[in-house]
Amino acid sequence: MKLYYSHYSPFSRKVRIVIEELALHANIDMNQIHPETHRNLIQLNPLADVPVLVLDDQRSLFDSLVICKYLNSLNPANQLYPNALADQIIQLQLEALADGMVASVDRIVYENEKIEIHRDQKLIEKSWKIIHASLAFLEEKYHENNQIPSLGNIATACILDYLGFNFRNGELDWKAQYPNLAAWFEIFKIRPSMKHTKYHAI
Ligand SMILES: N[C@@H](CCC(=O)N[C@@H](CS)C(=O)NCC(=O)O)C(=O)O
Repeated sequence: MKLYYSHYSPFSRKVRIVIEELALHANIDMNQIHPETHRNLIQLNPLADVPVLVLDDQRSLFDSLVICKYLNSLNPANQLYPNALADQIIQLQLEALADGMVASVDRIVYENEKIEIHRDQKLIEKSWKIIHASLAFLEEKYHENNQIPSLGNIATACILDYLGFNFRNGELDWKAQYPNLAAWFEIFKIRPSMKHTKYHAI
């Protein structure tokens, strides 16, 4: 199998963490690419996004959730998504929330790159509200001993680190405002799979 990913993509990071947690490295050829400039990406994924997993029969799987579910299915003992539907829905909900937060972070970064008069301040404010409402939701759910590498936890860790990666200049002090979440993250982030997949710019 072949994975196309990028170092700054939280969706790619989820998949890379899953690959390490499931010890699947030997089966997957890892390809770091730049999605904006890669010539064939649109042939692999009509949405022209990473991550994409190309299977040995040349089928392409895209969308990180689909890829993670597929990888999890390679070994029935894997519990990244629990078998019981009620438990699985909790994980899928956390994953959907974390993935949804990426759009708000990206919107703020994109607007702030514009010169001030062209910035959409309403959109920036709305995006900050979404980020804080999401963090408050997670603050209720997280405590330090919830350290299983489930997909909900992996996705949450990816978005929390993405906040730190994008808001490095004091725009957001989420660790002070959401202490349960911060205490949980301090432990989760030392997993080797987190350390080996750190974000970096192109
Ligand atoms: N829902 C998709 C979202 C993937 C996505 O938005 N990927 C971004 C990178 S974070 C991308 O490749 N964007 C295209 C580009 O940068 O040109 C998933 O979960 O895989």
